[in-house]
Amino acid sequence: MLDTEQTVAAIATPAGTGGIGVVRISGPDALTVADRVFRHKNGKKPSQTPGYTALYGHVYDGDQPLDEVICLVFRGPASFTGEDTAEFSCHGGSYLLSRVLRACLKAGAKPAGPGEFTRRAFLNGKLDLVQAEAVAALIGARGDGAAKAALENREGRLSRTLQAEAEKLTEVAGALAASVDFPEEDLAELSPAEIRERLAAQAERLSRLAETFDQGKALTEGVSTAIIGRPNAGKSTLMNLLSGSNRSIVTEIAGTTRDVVEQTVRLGDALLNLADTAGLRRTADPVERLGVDAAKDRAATAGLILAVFDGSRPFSEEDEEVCRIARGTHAIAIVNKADLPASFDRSVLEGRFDRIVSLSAKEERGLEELQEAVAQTLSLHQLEGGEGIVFSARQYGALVGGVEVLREAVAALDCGVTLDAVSILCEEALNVLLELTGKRASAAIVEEVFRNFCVGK
Ligand SMILES: Nc1nc2c(ncn2[C@@H]2O[C@H](COP(=O)(O)OP(=O)(O)O)[C@@H](O)[C@H]2O)c(=O)[nH]1
Ligand SMILES: [Mg+2]
Repeated sequence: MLDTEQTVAAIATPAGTGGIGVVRISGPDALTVADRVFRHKNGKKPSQTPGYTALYGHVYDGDQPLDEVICLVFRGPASFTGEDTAEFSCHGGSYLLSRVLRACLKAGAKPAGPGEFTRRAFLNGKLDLVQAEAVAALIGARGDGAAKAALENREGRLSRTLQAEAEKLTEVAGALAASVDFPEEDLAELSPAEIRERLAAQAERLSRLAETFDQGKALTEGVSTAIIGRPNAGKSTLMNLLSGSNRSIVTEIAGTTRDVVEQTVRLGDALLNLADTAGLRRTADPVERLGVDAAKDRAATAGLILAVFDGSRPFSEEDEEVCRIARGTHAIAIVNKADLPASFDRSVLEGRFDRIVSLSAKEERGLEELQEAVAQTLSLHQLEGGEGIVFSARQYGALVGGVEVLREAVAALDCGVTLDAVSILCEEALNVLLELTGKRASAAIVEEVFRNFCVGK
C-alpha cells in the first residue's frame, strides 16, 4: 500500500540525454528535502518560498555542487500530486540526473515507484482512475486524434459521463430500496415499469459507451486490418504504399505473397496493424494453399478488412469469395488500378461493403478517399464533443460487465422476480460504475491501473 506520509523522488524525464531533465520530489517533506540539497545564490529556501515560484541555484551532494538548476516550488494542494512538490530542472544527462536523485534520497526522500506521482494525485482526489488512465494514454499518444481524445478524458469528459450514469442508477437503486423496505406504503417514486425502462435505457447507453473502445483502440493500439483480394489485385502494392516501404514483394506473377506480411501504419488519425495476405484463389500448390488459409484466418479475426479488387478486370468468382469473407466485418472495398481502363462493375459491391473507394496503388492516387473511408468506418469523426472515449481494456471490461448486470436486472423484472433481487443487481451495477472511476475501487484495481505507468509519472 502506498504511504503518502512519505516523501518520494524520481527522475521524471526519460532515460538518455536531453536539453533538460527533471527530478521531482513530492510529499509532506518535499520542500525540506529540497532545502537540504539546493542552494540559492542569495540563500532563499524552497520551504520559505510561495508556490508556483522558480528559484535559480545549484544542487549539492554534501559540499559537492552537482548541477546548475531551476527549482520549481509547488505547494499542495495546488500541484499535480496535491502535495508539496519541488522539481529540479537540471541539465539533461542521465549520470547527472541520477546524482541529483541520489542527493535527494540521501536528504530523506524515498524512491518513487512506477506511476507513484499520478497515484498520489488519485489518492489526494486530484483525478479519478479514468483520468489517471487518460494521463497514460496522453503520454502514449501517437497521433492527433489519440492526443485530443486522451486530453479530453484527462480533463474529465468520460468521468463526467460515468458520474452522471452513476447518479441516475443511484436514483433507481433508491427507488428500489424504498419499495423493498416499505412494500405496503406507496413510497416508491418510480413504478416497476419506469424502473425497467430506466435500467434498459441505461444498459443501452453504457453499451454504446463500451463500443467506443473500438475507436480508442484505433487511436492507440491500432486496429487489426487484413488486406485481402484475388491474386494480382494490387494488395502488396497498396501495403507498400500505405507503409511507405517495400515491405511486401510485388510482381506481376499471381501467387507471389504467401506469408502474412505485417506492418503498422498511420492513416490520418487511425492506426492500422496491416496484414498483407496471399491472393484468394483455388490452388494446387500446397505452400500457396497454406498462405490462402492464413489469409482467411486473418480476415476472420480482423477488426477491419480492406478488400482489394482489380478495376481493370471483370468481377470474378474469386472476387465473390472476397465479398463473402468480408461480410459481417467492417470492410472497405477498394477498386484498384484506376489508372487502367475500367472493366469492373462497381455496382456489384454496393450494399456489401461499408464503403467503396477507387484508387491507383501504383500511381499513388486516391489515398485521401481511403483515409476518409477508414475514418468513417471506424467512426473517428465522432470523437470530439462526445461522451468520452473508452481507452483501456479495464474500462471496457467494467462497462461490459455493468451492461450485463443491468440487462439481467431488466430480465428479472420481466419475469416477475422479487424487487429485492432486482435491487441487489442494481447495487452491483452501481458498484461497477463507482469502481470504474475509482470512487469505490479496491486496492487491487488501483494497483492494476498504475502498474503499467513508468517511474517518474
Ligand atoms: N496499372 C496498375 N497496376 C497495378 C496497380 N497496383 C498494382 N499493380 C500491378 O499489379 C501487379 C500485382 O500487384 P501486387 O501488389 O503484387 O498484387 P497482389 O497479388 O494483390 O499482392 C503488379 O504488377 C503491380 O505492379 C495499379 O494501381 N495500377
Ligand atoms: Mg501480394
